[in-house]
Amino acid sequence: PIEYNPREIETKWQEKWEEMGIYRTQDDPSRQKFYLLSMFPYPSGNLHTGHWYAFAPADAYARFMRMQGYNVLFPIGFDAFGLPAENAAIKRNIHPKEWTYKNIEHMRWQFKRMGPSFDWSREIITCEPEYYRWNQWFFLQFYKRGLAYREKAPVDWCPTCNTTLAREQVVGEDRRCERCDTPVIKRELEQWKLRITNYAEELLNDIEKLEWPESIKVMQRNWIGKSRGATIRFPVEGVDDVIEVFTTRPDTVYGATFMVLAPEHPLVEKITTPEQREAVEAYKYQAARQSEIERMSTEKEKTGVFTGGYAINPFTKERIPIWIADYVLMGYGTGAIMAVPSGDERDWEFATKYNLPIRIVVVPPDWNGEPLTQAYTGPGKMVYSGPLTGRITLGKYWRDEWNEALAKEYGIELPPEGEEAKEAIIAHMEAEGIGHADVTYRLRDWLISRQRYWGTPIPIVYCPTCGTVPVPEEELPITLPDDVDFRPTGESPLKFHEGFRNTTCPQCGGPAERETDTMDTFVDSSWYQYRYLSPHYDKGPFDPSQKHWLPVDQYTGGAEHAVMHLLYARFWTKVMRDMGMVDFDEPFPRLYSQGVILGPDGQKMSKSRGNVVDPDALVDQYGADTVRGYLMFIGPWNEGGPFSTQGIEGMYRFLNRVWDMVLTPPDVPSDAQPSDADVRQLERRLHQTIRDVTNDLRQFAFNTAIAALMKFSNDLRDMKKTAVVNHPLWRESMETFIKLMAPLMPHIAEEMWVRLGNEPSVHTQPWPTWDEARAAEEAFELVIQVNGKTRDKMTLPVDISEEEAKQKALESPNVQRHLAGKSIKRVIYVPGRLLNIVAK
Ligand code: ANZ
Ligand code: ZN
Repeated sequence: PIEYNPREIETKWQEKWEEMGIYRTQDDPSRQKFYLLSMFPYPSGNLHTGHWYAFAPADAYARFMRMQGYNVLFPIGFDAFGLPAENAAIKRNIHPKEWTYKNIEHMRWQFKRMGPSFDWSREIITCEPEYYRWNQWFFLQFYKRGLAYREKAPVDWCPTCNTTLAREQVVGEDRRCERCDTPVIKRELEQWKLRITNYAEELLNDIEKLEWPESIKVMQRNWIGKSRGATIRFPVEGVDDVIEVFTTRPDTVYGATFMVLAPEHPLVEKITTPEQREAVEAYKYQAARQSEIERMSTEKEKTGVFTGGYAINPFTKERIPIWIADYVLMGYGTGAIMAVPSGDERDWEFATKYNLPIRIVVVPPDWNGEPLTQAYTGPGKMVYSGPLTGRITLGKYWRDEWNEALAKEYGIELPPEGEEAKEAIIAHMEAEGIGHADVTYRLRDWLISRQRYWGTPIPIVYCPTCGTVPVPEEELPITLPDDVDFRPTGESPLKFHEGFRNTTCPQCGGPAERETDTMDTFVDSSWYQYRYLSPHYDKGPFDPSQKHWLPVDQYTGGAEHAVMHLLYARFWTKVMRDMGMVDFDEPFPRLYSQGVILGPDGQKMSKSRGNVVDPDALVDQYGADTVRGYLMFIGPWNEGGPFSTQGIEGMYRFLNRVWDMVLTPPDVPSDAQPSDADVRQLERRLHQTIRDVTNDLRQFAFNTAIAALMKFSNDLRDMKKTAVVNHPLWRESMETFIKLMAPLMPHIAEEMWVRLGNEPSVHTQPWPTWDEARAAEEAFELVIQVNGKTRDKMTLPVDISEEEAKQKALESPNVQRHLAGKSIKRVIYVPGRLLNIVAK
């Protein structure tokens, strides 16, 4: 027998497919387009098992869609800017560009060994000037539209090295500089931001339209973090300023017994009394060292310092002390709060610790008059609240969140419109000019400045006369100079490159300086899907004549990009829509998120654990088809799972068995007559398998598709011992089996296809279709008559109902022809045999 030799056939077919150009996507208006996109990789230097797990099933899907007649666009590229390249430059003295391109070359080779059907002619590499030129162009459009602006923002700063630090350079729980171990502080630097918050509401509302995993939608919603409430103004004693607070609970304002400002709040300076200054300064310094995450942690003991200043509660007219505390963040709401210990746990903890007054304003419906022992956040009745006293508050809920279950749980009726305590107090505040209804978002504007070299230069020039001047579009791209010094300064090496930094002002021609920060690499991936339409187009980010490919029909990728990448890309598309470049709202209406492949020990693969599985070695040993098949067989694609050595052996044996089944001649006399029952059984299994594999692949259920093929191959191997091999259906079954496995294991399928005497390629064959009746467990032949004359015969499942049988009969063209111009009077149905249509 001929041996299955994956190494030989895989390289052979990879080369032939490339020669034949069968995966090159061309415009073809006769076929429906399908844009399938998998998140492009970072050129780290090595395609690991996780990459295979992302791309092999996606490739199978691309092949499946192609065979179903779609014109598929399935491109690939590299997300090539980023910090690792710069670290390699510093550590190993290799230029980031060289490092990146070497890695790309190696990964391209690794990719090709996997046999994917990418259209390589559309490859994009984001560190190419022809690509990042359009990052710069977009930046200028954003700037023109007021969506890019420069503002002071905190960065991590090492006071010893005197530089900014990237997030990765801050190490340890106590946040020290990676190089000199000095505690890191926050420092304010001028940085560029993109106004994503302008789109917060739309980004939130449009989540509903997305066919995405529910968990990712939830993460996006939480990241945007919309809160409803009110902004209230508190006058400050002794100065003209007022403190604005954002609160989700305006109904509790009578319980506001003190105020808390973020330590960075601009009014702290002004309010602090001389006696408190030293304590306030010391507190501010330590607060500046912490990350937002630490500051928000509910575990952490609350700390704070009294400023010495007082505000006036505009409702109770009481003097209330103003404190600073790090649990209030400058970047959220207004950076100041009215503290209501009885309604908020953090305020409760703070008040108890510092002996500040606690006033109960909302009591639970079943309150027995006892003092509270903790903050109460639920619905209830207002007490000690002036005109609000006696009213019902829904607590943290709003009218439209209220439902029967909640009403029952709390025993509270929804008050008439406008009379609920939050509604009533907001109306009152608005009338008095004390405050107004407001919403706030957790989402911040997108800080894109990076003090790094290996990224897109920001196309801005600073002129002593003209100020901030955008580089004219005709001068793009501003290219990265190669000859930079990679001293580990934490600043962008561009800052020390005189030739780059010094330039002339585009407006007045005088000497000026370029911006030396580069863009966050998330900019590159925010619009790359458009570039694949026309990767070398030089009149815009993409050729408008290629718009018919948009939007992406199916996006696939890892859940690690659930928030930032996807949110930024959604934002970018909305801006492009407002610029008139595209006419849809969402770049990726459908997203599938694959799971994670773990080591054989069930743990995350990592070098330090020593449980990394190297796909290259597996390909050497078993071939790419086995590795692809195995990864898809592990379990549902969105679940991932542990790698198993036994499993891969099993897949290899399966492919060998299939090879043998298809290519070794049967050992049955060629004149033996197959029985009707055997032929029917083969037909049934064939149609069942086509149906099952098709339905599975439609839903990315690669594992069950492979299971169906395994089951069918077992049946076929049994049937191969019978005379059914002499029936034409046998060959049809072999060829269909090959077609069904072609998307999953493309090389072996092609080789068997050709060895059966067919022309390459199996990958351009139409996808097999099935007939439900033939797939049915038992079928019968229905004779269809019109006015007593037989007009058609059909194979139908035995359990078909009269109504369904009639339906089927009426679908027959010949029956239709004989019914033309007549109207049906009666239908006589003999189950399992005959359907006679009487018509006049
Ligand atoms: C008074 C109050 C009374 C509050 C009460 C809550 C309960 P979310 O849902 O997260 O939006 N807050 C406002 N700005 C803040 C900041 N910069 N840092 C820390 N906390 C801040 O929560 C909004 C609530 O968090 C606001 O409502 C405010 O406390 C606090 F019974 O105001 B509340
Ligand atoms: Zn100028």
